[in-house]
Amino acid sequence: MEDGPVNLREFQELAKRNLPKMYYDYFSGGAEDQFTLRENVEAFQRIMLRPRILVDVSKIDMSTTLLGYNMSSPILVAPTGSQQLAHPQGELATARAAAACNTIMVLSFASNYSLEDVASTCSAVRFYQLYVRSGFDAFCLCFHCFITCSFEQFLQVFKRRDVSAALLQRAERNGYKAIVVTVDTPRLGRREADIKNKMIMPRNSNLEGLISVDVNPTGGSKLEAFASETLDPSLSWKDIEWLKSITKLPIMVKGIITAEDARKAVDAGVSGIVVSNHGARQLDYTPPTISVLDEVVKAVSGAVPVLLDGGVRRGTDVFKALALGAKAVMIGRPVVYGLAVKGEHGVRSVIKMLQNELELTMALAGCPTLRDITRNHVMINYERPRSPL
Ligand code: HOC
Repeated sequence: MEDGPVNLREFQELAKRNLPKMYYDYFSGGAEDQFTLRENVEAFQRIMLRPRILVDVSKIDMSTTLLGYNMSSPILVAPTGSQQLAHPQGELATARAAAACNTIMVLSFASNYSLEDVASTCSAVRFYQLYVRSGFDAFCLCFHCFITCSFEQFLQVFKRRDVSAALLQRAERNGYKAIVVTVDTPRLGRREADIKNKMIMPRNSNLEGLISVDVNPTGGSKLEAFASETLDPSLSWKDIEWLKSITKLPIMVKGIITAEDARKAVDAGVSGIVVSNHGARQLDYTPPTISVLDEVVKAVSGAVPVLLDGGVRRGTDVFKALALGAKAVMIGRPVVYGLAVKGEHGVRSVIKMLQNELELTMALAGCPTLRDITRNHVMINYERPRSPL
């Protein structure tokens, strides 16, 4: 893509041109005033770098591991739903690109292609994102669980959240290596563009036959209607215990932005934390994720890896997150924009572009390995001088 976009912002501009307005608004939009949406990106721009000179940077090693899985760099693919709206190959293309870039893809609960389809398309290490589902559809529950679970599990599942348990089992059977439970969505945030556009609810192959929800209410966002039928607002810390009891996969929680919750997550026995405000799509006026990373990392004191998503658009952003203690970052919207611009090739370009930028940043900052990046490589209280004019 020689004459193509040279940075992630240009990918976004091209994606905006390529996509129908309803879809672009859905992917790019945030909640209410979209204050946090802007801050997620801009907060990175208030952190300055403190490079070291005369360090041998003739070789840069960005490789790392997460939960024991190797990655070529600390950049993962975040779960983003409905990727077929960006490209017909949707999550299949993204999974292939993740494999080509030797990184981990977190498949969204709201994917258009099923977790089986994605598993069979590539060799990437995959995690599965889970929203815990409320209630049950008796017929689907009985049929599905009867053929896939032990009797004991069946009873437990019957009493609890049938669909979630069934999805966990499918994730295990299809080689997903971890579960990323999104915990910031007891209800869907208010996305005003989706309401105006009467956002559609695209096909969700994972839920076919498991959930029957009327997704065609009159007016408003159909996604919102679907979410209110699907999400469980009673989800609590006890349910993390329940999830741990029904799967052998490590469980990470995504959506923590305070030290208090980070400590609870560690006490609940999670295997990792993602500092996330859901790409600013849930509660507006939450702080930008990079501004709370420090407090979460300190609260966790190295007990589990801490990841970050939200607003990562540059290799320097990745560097800043690592300097403040993140093990890795996840990118969501940039991947979707890459998909909208050029399918699998576009996603590869986006990931490679960010990897190349990180590599250059490490070289210019005097950090040949990720271990060399420290808190002293950033200055967080920098104030931009006021213009004398
Ligand atoms: C169960 C429906 O995370 C978004 C996605 C999808 C949320 C839908 C949940 O749009 O932010």
